[in-house]
Amino acid sequence: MCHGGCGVLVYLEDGEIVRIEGDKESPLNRGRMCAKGRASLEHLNHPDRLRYPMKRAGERGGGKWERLSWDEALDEIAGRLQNIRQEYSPESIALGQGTGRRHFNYVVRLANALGTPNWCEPGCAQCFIPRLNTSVITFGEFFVCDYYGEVNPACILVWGHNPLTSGPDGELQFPLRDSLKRGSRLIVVDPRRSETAEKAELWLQLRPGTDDALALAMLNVIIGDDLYDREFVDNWTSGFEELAERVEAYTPAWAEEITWVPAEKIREAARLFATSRPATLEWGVAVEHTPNCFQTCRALAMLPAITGNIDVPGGWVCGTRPIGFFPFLAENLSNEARDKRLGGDTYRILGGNGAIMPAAHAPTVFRAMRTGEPYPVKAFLVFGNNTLSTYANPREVYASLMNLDLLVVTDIYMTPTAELADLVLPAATWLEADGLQAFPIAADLHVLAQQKLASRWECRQDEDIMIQLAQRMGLEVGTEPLREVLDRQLEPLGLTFEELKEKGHVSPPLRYGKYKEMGMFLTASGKVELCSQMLERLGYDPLPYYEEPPESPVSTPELHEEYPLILITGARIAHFFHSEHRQIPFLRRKHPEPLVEIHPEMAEHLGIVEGDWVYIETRRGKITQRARLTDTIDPRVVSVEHGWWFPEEKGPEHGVWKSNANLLTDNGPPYDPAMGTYQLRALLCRVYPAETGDAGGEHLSETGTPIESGLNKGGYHE
Ligand SMILES: Nc1nc2c(c(=O)[nH]1)N[C@H]1C(S)=C(S)[C@@H](COP(=O)(O)OP(=O)(O)OC[C@H]3O[C@@H](n4cnc5c(=O)[nH]c(N)nc54)[C@H](O)[C@@H]3O)O[C@H]1N2
Ligand SMILES: Nc1nc2c(c(=O)[nH]1)N[C@H]1C(S)=C(S)[C@@H](COP(=O)(O)OP(=O)(O)OC[C@H]3O[C@@H](n4cnc5c(=O)[nH]c(N)nc54)[C@H](O)[C@@H]3O)O[C@H]1N2
Ligand SMILES: [Mo]
Repeated sequence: MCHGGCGVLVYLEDGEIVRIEGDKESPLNRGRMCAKGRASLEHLNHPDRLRYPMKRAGERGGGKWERLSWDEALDEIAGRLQNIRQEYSPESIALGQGTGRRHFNYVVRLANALGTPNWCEPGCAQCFIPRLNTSVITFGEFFVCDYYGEVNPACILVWGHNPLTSGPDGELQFPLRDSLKRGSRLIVVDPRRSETAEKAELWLQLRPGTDDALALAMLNVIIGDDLYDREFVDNWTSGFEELAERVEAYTPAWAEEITWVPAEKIREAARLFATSRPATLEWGVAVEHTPNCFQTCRALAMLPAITGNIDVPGGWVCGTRPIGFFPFLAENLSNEARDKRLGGDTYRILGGNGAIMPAAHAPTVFRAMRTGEPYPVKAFLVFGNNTLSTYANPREVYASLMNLDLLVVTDIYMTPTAELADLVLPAATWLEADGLQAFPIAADLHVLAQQKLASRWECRQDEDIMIQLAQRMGLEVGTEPLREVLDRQLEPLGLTFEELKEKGHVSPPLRYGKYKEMGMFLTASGKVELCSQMLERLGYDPLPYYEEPPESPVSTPELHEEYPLILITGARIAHFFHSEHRQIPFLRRKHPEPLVEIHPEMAEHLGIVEGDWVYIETRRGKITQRARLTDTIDPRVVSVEHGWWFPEEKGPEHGVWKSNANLLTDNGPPYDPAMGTYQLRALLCRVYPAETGDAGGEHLSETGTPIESGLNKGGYHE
């Protein structure tokens, strides 16, 4: 359902699903499931699901719909897309989607088949792709923690990540739990004492957005105190001298001022990491939510590199490419079309010639919808994204969507975004879809078959919808049936999809030290590029550096006087996946309302008590959430939840303007120069009690009783 990879057993009686449980033989979850997975039957059978294709019957967002057959819907979309292609150009069609769900690659494929370089998602520049690109640029491969072999990591450095709540992301909630039980020592870098930080031997509570300073200071200690792996560095890396020179000034004392982490603790963490063998880095999305995210990821990637933890048992490992490459059809895109990718010429690691997974720059796409600059974007085909919820600055996003000639939203439910569409298509849930999954994402150590076992109403899986659309439009490519794509990808394993279904999953043996077999890393120099030739060629700094967040007590002291608290948005909630699941009773009961975490001392100072509805305000907007007082957060920092809307409230808005964290964020510059990333964390805000009867009180019928469920607790099932 999410990008999780939990193996499950689904029990059928007379062809109907009656029970779902964790598969004890699955190498990833070993029989366990999270609450979201356990709610799957409620999800599958939910009365509010979209059931048929629909077309709007009145004005955009007017809430009036007319039912269509699939043939009518696909013909209409195909016809209108053809017209837009002819009247404008293929690039004026954009595709949108969300985070790595099953059909992720198919959206990119359809874009290529249509001849448009413009697809985007609210992750990409803010999620995973900076880590992926960093890893590939530095090592030629993507590396993940090895929780799967004989050797357990001796030390795990978890950075900006709370996998004990947010896993399975990279499928690691349960494997990490198991490694900790087997005795891995744990260092956590997080401004909140998260569920993961709770278990740490060393918790570095840094100021949000200063991860680059902390990482550089740890490199300073490891190099300065001669704690690096000389053999590995001498033989397998390039640019070590330059890196050593770069980090010389980044001392722990320097970093203490910036990060709020005591210098001695920085030294201790660096020493523990460097002297544990094997040690591994588990990095999360928090490091990708600032405009210096790319260089932050680069600095972090050097920690396991110079300590010699690359491709060793229990360290940082890469896969062996057990399945064939996905047929993205990138070759179908002309050079001319590629050069027109919105934002690609500026953010070259996101969408230009340095990109591993080229995507358009979302704020530039929305601007083109609104203004026609640099050229008009007239159609947006969305497969699984609640656009008004997860992109920054949703008011501007709203204006962009309202300006389109054609908005098609494929989703499971009628979201506030789907309400704005010209056509809405009903998507299948994970129980109603075939697919191939390989985990951890981009390392592919385990290959699993997802199997279609149910079918509700007229819902169809996204891949089929996209293929049928390509067929209707008479496109030259992207038209072969799903089964053919799956079978071809499985050829290197010597299996067909049917055969993989029989097995459920296969885990090709993990091999280590593959670079030694090859005599090289897959980079231009054949070495781990601490100083990157590719970045230099693209005009970026080849070495990591520190940059103060653009909005902070240091860079904007006057603003800080008006907005004295530092804001984090979007630490993951165990019971929901982004804006999903608010309509599922089993999950919603456990977490009925949006919560903002505030330290009790700060709350007292602000006249706020537990359970109060409060305003959280930045210079961009104001929302309400309920106060959750906790000493797990620094008094100078608050943390709001993202993804909130209220399916039970009246459409078309369904309360999307009340508690939506992104009303507080901005999609404007400064952006990360390489990735085009905007700021979702380390913003400045103020918090004060909401007026009685204002938005908060209307969220739900519940009275003002404090919420007991508590953030990030109890969302999994052993
Ligand atoms: N403020 C703030 N914003 C954030 C973040 C944050 O931390 N803070 N995190 C960012 C990150 S890292 C990410 S990855 C993005 C995530 O953003 P998205 O992944 O786009 O999440 P949603 O916007 O919730 O959209 C998911 C939609 O897809 C629908 N859906 C689920 N499964 C399927 C399916 O199989 N097919 C179809 N067609 N629809 C489906 C759901 O009902 C839902 O409406 O959000 C980003 N936005
Ligand atoms: N249940 C559930 N699981 C999910 C998701 C979901 O919505 N719900 N979303 C999935 C997706 S798309 C993603 S990307 C992953 C993300 O999963 P994670 O990478 O774990 O991301 P978060 O939980 O958002 O944030 C992790 C931690 O970063 C901390 N943090 C905040 N700001 C900073 C900072 O400036 N520096 C540092 N070092 N830490 C900071 C937060 O306090 C939080 O504890 O989760 C995936 N898994
Ligand atoms: Mo994400």
